[in-house]
Amino acid sequence: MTMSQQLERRAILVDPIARWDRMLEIRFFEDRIKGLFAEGLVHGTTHTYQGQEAIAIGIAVALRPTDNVCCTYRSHGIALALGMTTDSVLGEIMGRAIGAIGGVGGSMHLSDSSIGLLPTSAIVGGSIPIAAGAALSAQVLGEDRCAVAVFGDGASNIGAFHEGLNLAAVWKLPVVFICENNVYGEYSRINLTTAVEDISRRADSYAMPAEILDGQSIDMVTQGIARAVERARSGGGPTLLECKTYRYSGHSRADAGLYRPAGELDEWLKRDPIDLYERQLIEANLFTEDRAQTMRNEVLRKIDQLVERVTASPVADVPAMFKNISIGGRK
Ligand SMILES: Cc1ncc(C[n+]2csc(CCOP(=O)(O)OP(=O)(O)O)c2C)c(N)n1
Ligand SMILES: [Mg+2]
Repeated sequence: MTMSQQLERRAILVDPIARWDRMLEIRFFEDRIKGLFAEGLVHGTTHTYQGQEAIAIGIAVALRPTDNVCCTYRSHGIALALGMTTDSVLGEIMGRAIGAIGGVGGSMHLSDSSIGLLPTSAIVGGSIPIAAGAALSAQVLGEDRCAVAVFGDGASNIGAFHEGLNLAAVWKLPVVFICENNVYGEYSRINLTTAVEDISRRADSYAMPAEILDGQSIDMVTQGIARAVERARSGGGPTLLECKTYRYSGHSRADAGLYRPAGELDEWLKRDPIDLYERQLIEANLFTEDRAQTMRNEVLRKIDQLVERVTASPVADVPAMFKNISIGGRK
């Protein structure tokens, strides 16, 4: 895939049907990861994104490809929304040479500068100072670009969150802090680890505007991010956005999430972002149930072909690990 094809994948998200289709792609892609992990085809660990898809689409729609996004180890969905191809993302997750960074990073280190995705990492809260730094570079260089940090509710208890928000507020950096409050940090429910129910309240400490967004609604998320991006671009400084959402999967790999109260997942499934958007589009006469079913089959077929293709492709070799690494000043 060339850079222009990735940008095209991003650009088509102006169409509401394409937004729905991309959410479905993310959902079915993530559903397959669990099985691939069980088959030993995914090395290290992996964290899936089912339930949070609307946030990824909102970020992709509200930002330009020249803006910077820095996210977490739970970022397959955001990478796909931003325009990375399924081959590039699955290739990376499965350690193949066709992966986004040649298969040496894996699930937690997706990155692609052509669509603005800065290197992701497993350091909880790490996206926050990195995005603030990207915003600082835009400010210093006078470039019309903003940065977004994506992180979880648990990350808001980390020092980097407080340091990053404080400095971004003092320096009025063009950055948007997007907290995906999915109710859990690893195996702990938020009420057991976090003193406030609404993470957005923490913005008060840094005299920063904040909003709570319905993370299950593409429109609410997109509009909220667009408002914050507009503020960032016009010199108004940073915003903290809290997207209320829920992760359907456990924390990682084979975690079945058995620590969750009975019925909690079912309640959230009633407001599934893909179902909600489908109903909204049907009510607006933009979509039909028949077309939705045809598209579901088509996405499943494409994911099957993708898995076959990537499984048959060459694995990253040992020299690839040393590419782009400078040792003692020598490449
Ligand atoms: C600095 C740091 N501390 C602890 C961990 C271990 N850890 C990995 S994920 C996680 C929970 C993070 O939860 P949250 O920020 O809500 O993100 P989510 O996984 O829900 O998307 C923790 C504590 C880590 N990776 N990095
Ligand atoms: Mg969380």
